Amino acid sequence: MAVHYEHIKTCKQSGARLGKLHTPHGTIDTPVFMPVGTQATVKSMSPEEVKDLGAQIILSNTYHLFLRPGHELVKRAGGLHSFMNWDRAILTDSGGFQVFSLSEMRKITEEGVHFRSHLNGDKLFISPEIAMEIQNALGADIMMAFDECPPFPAEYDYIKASTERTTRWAERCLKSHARTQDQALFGIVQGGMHADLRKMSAQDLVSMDFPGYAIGGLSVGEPKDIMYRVLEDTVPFLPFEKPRYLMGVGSPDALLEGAIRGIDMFDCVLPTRIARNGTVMTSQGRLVVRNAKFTDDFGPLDPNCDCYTCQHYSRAYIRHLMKADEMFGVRLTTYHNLYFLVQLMNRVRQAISEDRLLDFRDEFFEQYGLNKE
Ligand code: PRF
Ligand code: ZN
Repeated sequence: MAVHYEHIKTCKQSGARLGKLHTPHGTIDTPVFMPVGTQATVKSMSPEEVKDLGAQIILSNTYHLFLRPGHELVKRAGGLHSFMNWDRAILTDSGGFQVFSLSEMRKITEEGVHFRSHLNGDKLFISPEIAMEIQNALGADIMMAFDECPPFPAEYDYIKASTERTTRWAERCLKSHARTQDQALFGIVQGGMHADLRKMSAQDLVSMDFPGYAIGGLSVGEPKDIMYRVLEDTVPFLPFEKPRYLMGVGSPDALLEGAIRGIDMFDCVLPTRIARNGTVMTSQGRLVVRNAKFTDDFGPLDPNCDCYTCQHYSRAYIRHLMKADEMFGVRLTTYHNLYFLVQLMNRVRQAISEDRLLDFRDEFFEQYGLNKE
């Protein structure tokens, strides 16, 4: 078994899960937040820095690496771990989401998706089989089935047909996955915001016996309370003994609410993306460090943070770097934001072990501010 989940305990107060995910590149404590390294790099960070801030697993993207530099090249480099010099675990997304959000002129057929590259307009095609071939060449510890993430809102009938096709594609993915000894393939539950379609999707995928399950199709513009309801409609149909991954979700409130609803893994570009325009997450909520009010603020980004950035640099200095478009500013805010979420998950795991995750959530939001991301 390439990857397996070891359940440690369930939080008596919230039902959240504490576990370990064993992979060929190390063991991951769950619930976990996975930083995103779309192009085989966590933007502006060296792998040493990503390790140093405590990340145990990162996510990379099939779609981007297929377009550039090409999976054959990554394979010749010895696989993604060796190509990018990251020796901890990696998960690759299948392209099923990026092809819909980034490419132009896409056409979905039963066979797969025809699209034009967002880089140079080349006509390209990804099918479930091709998504497996690419991900087998990349060699991540966890790979994802090729799915369609339907838009929100969409017609019920469209979502139903799309979800059924995603299930047929998942079957084709399982059949063509060639490295089952060292790569685990996770299925992706779809079904839009509909409880009956979520149940159908989960049950169909569970009968195929994937080593882990993701919940896709969320964080597509729906209100947060709907996302939480869909989690409650989906998680009960997933097997207890396998890992559960909520795709593309990483705001502090969603990490907490997701963990409370039984999610083990999360990823999101949020911390790295907002860092690049000078927004940081702090124990007091989000802060835009470019703001004029920080001109003479010689304190750290977050007085309660002990990351490298907060130990050595002031808001005033980082504001100056961001205003001057100096790359080091982005590196400092990125490091801090990733550390903040990794640290948050450390505290979530601690709270689960003490059966007090609901109390922790309330304490956290007392400080962070409700409805703030
Ligand atoms: N499918 C895949 N990747 C994803 C998603 C999905 O539904 C989401 C949901 N927003 C993020 N990333 N394959
Ligand atoms: Zn910090």
